[in-house]
Amino acid sequence: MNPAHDCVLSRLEQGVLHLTLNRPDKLNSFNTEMHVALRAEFERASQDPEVRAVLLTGAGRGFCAGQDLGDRDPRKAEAAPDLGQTIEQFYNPLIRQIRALEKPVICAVNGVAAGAGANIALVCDIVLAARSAKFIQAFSKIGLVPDSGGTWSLPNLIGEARAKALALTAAPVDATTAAEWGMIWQAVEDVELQDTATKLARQLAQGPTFGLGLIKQAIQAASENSLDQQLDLERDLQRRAGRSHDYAEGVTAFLEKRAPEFKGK
Ligand code: T3D
Repeated sequence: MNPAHDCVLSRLEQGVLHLTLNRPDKLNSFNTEMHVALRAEFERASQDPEVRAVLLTGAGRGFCAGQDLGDRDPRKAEAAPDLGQTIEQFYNPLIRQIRALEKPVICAVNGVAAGAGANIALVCDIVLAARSAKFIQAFSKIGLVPDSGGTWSLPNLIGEARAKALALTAAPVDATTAAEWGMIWQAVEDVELQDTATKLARQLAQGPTFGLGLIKQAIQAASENSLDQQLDLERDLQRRAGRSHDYAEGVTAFLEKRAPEFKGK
């Protein structure tokens, strides 16, 4: 645990940086302090070679209810806020950090994920959700537009028809449906969520994480690339993968009929 940032609990265990959003009485909604703390943790994840995967979850009964609306009380403000500024300062950099991190980010959605909370989850690399969790594009209920990449992630993941309906109506999607639609990887029983997610994160953290980072990069590029561009990218990334310690170790271990010892290099 990092005592400097109680609103984001952090611990590094077996190569996995466990990050827990920790404002449970507000369903882990974002205030400035939590933004700053989470950004610092993702920065650490990118710099620290000991961190080989990240596991993001929430404390208490919710995952994250998006922006803390208590900080946006119009009755206490003299003028309308510039929400574009907070998006630019906080939400957009976080989404870019998660996507750019050359290590897998697993999200364990332990309860309701609403507004930016839903879209932060959806931008992670592998999303598991507790059977009781719900995803809500809550923005339209308060006159806002989905942010944190939601208008990009949703149509990419589930198609325009479902994306539009969810964004326009703010209808909740339960974890089982989210998995059936391909919005997330897996719905698991509530009591099994943290163990399942930790096991997966450890498995990835012990894997050839240099190569896993390249896989992430390739898949993310696909939605904007033509097949020709993607073939060229695969060639370039494979060249880099082929020069890695982990590739040599993987092939040697196969030939020697033993388990590989990957180092993430
Ligand atoms: O502003 C900017 O910078 C722009 C960026 C915006 C990004 C966004 O995320 S905008 C969307 C903001 N989020 C929402 O609109 C969601 C608001 N919350 C809800 O709709 C509901 O709380 C949920 C559907 C998420 C859960 O409902 P339920 O019935 O399970 O719980 P609840 O009773 O509503 O909430 C429990 C407590 O958490 C409650 O506090 P209390 O009454 O026990 O003291 C509630 O006020 C608090 N809470 C929940 N969400 C937020 C929140 N407090 C502050 N901000 C929240 N977003």
